[in-house]
Amino acid sequence: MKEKIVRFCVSLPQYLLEELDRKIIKRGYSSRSELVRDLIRELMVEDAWREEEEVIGVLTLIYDHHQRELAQKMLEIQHNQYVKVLCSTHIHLDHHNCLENIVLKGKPNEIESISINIGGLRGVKFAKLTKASNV
Ligand code: NI
Repeated sequence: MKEKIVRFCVSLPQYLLEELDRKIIKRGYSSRSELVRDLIRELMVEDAWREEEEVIGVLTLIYDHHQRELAQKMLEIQHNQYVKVLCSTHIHLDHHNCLENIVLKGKPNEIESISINIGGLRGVKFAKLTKASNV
């Protein structure tokens, strides 16, 4: 189904328009419309996360797999919350480091708390939760 596209006029100070055009180039957008669409979608995701709806999050981790008991602790947290863990991908980055993406589904506060629990474990060097929503 093709969505109906509408046009609208926007008034803004000159400097903001110049900033908008710089962002378009910097981020590789093909048009102002494309950037504005993305900004609106971002706001929708933020609202979904604030309004306690069911949301999707992707927790990206880099950790040292030589850290004692880390992998075990990470798995325990995930198994305790298994309903909310949809899948995970593990990549061996190098001799020491692993990268893992864990896709989580649930209430925003549940996903945030799982992410904080795993991300806060000793040996985790990088943890970032990407908030998503099918809005
Ligand atoms: Ni690994």
